[in-house]
Order: sequence, then structure tokens, then C-alpha cells
Amino acid sequence: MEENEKMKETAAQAETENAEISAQETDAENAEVSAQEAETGDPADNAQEAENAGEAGSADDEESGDEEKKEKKGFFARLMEGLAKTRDSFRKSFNALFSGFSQIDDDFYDELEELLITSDIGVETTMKIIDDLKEKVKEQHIKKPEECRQLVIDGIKEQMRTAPAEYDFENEKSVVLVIGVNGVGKTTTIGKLAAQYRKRHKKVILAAADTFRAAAAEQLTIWAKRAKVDIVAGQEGSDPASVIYDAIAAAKSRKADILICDTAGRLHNKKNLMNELAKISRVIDREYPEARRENLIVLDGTTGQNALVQAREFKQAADITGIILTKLDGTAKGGIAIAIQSELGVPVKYIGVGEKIEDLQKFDADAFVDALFAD
Ligand SMILES: Nc1nc2c(ncn2[C@@H]2O[C@H](COP(=O)(O)OP(=O)(O)OP(=O)(O)O)[C@@H](O)[C@H]2O)c(=O)[nH]1
Ligand SMILES: [Mg+2]
Repeated sequence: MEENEKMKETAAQAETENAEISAQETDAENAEVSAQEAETGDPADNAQEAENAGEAGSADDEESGDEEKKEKKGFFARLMEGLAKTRDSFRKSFNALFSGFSQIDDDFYDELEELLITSDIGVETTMKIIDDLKEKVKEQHIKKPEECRQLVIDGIKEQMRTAPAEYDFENEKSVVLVIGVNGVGKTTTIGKLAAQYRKRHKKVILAAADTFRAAAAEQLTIWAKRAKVDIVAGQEGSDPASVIYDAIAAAKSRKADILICDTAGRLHNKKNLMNELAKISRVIDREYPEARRENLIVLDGTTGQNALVQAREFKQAADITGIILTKLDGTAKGGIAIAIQSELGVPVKYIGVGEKIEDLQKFDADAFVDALFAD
């Protein structure tokens, strides 16, 4: 019965959506024209991008090996810099712990437990790390706290092991739906992602399906210009699902590799907004079944435990395939990445470490933990 109702609803929607297409197409075209006209924030950005794109194009194999090494070094340095606040707090408290105790006893474990929990690693993960550590200390007859420093680091890494994050969607024809609560960094992250894919010579199209906020399409348009990718937008107040419909048509006709869809911020408990998301999802399933689907939730790292709560709740409402954790540069609560990765069973795929176009990195759990403890 319920299923029937749903099907009727979908059929009715399909009709209205089809009726909307021609009107929407005009909107989309208008939006694209204005995208061309829109001022970009920083012309220097564009020049730099063009230069980078040129470099990537001309590199031969040997050079690209060097490039890769340079890239790796740059990656870790940027990670360390981006995590500066979390790093400071981690290293200070860990150094104090290891130098403050002369033997491993219950007080030491209590203090370690408190330290891990206050570092936003989460109660569940902390307990596992401590239990694991106690076993190893016993097995290896370790007596001095300093000797178990590396065991703690390894224990954290161990807890973060999940199925390896899947990036296949980046190399296939795909549609990436980006969701999350207000202000977490969805639009900014989409701009950064688009720039990265564009640099890898992918044809990217952005869908401005946040039709709720007046300036939302404009904001995404600026990012599209910076990243030098196409954008499809609708009018303010129009149905987000119909923008997605148009964007899929554009992706098909322009043979896009990756379509990235921006959505309005929403709380998981706002029923009509979650229904809207479900509708968007159905349109993608119906209109673009040949594209690989990626559903990314964006979480604001500065909100600590709250980010974990949001991810849990969204996970119940949508099929989340990956997490993007933003604003790690502005917080000492970066330990939340550890709790998220270990408690949710959904991989963190990217982290945001700043507001600029290049401030988005693929998440590597081992490198992340190393960066937290490195001198
Ligand atoms: N420091 C820092 N700021 C970030 C990062 N990612 C996003 N921001 C900032 O966070 C603010 C909100 O970003 P948006 O991209 O507009 O967030 P949103 O989720 O699209 O917001 P709504 O569309 O209103 O729900 C902006 O000021 C961004 O510059 C990051 O990794 N680091
Ligand atoms: Mg936005």
C-alpha cells in the first residue's frame, strides 16, 4: 500500500518535472550566462590554476615521478600545517602524560583515558585503545610510560582501520551528491573538489540544487569559475530536484565525467527537507542509472562530537558512501576524525584544512595520526 503510494507520487513527480524541463532549461541557460559574467573573487587564482593545468599536461613520466614525490612531501607539510591547533594540543598533553608518570599504573591509564576522551576521540574508541594497550604492555613487559608512546600511536591507527576508502567513482562516470547541515562547508568543498578533478582533466559539471538560499547559486557559480567548470542552476525557490534533472541532461549531452550536486543545508529531523533529499535521490536513480553514485556527507570538524552525532543521524536517512570533514585548520578538535572513522564504519574520504581552493586533501588515516604526533 505504502509502496503503491510512493510509486504514484513518483509518477506524478515525473510528470511535473517533465513539464518543468523546458522552463528550467531556459533558467539553466540564463544561470550559465551569468556564470560567465560573474566576477571571480581572485584573478590570481585563475592564473595559478592555468599554470598548474599546463604543468600537469606537459609532464613526462620521469618528471611526474618527481612531481609525485614533491606532491607527497607537500601533502604532509600541508596536513601538519592544517592540523596545527589539534597537533599543538595533542603533543602538549601527550608529552605531559609520558613525562609526568614514572611507571605504568592505574593512574597512568586513567589519565590517558581522560586525555583521549577530551581529545574528541570518543568513549568507545578510547576504551578499545586502552584495552589493547594494556594487553600489549603486559605481553611485552613494558614498564616505562615513554616506552608505550608508539604503542598508543599504533593503537589509534589500528582503531581507524576500515575498509579502504573507495575512490573509483573519480575515475568512472559518476554523480556525487553532497549533503549535510547548514554552514558545514558543502559549497566550498564542491568548489575544491571540482578544481581537483578538473586538474586531472575530468569534465566536471556542478548542479546548484540549493535553491533555498538566495545567494547559494551565486556562491557556487563563483567556485565554478575559479575551478573552470560548468554549472547548471535554477531559479531561487525552484524545485531542487528539477535542477538536478537539468544538470543530468547537461551531463549526458556534454559527456561529463563527474556531476557534483550541491544541496541546501538541512537538519536530519526536518521531515520535508529530508523528503526533498529523497526526491533528488530518486531523480538521480531514475534519470542517470548509468552513473556511479557517491553520497558524501560534509561535517564541520570544529563541532567535535556533534559532527559524529550528525553523521549517525544522516546515515539512518541516506545511504552515505563517504564523509568529508572540514575546517580542521580552525580547531583543536581534529581528534574527531578518529572517532568518526572508527565508530561509523563509513570512510572519511576528504578533509578540509583551509578556505582556499587547494585546501582539501584525500584522507589518509596513518598520515593523519603521524601528523598529530610528529615533531
Ligand atoms: N577554515 C576553513 N573554513 C572552511 C573550510 N571549508 C569551508 N569553510 C568555510 O565555512 C563557511 C561555510 O562554507 P559553505 O561552503 O558556504 O558551507 P555550506 O555547507 O555550503 O553552507 P549552507 O549552504 O549555508 O548550508 C565558509 O566561510 C567557508 O569558507 C575549511 O576546510 N576550513
Ligand atoms: Mg552551500
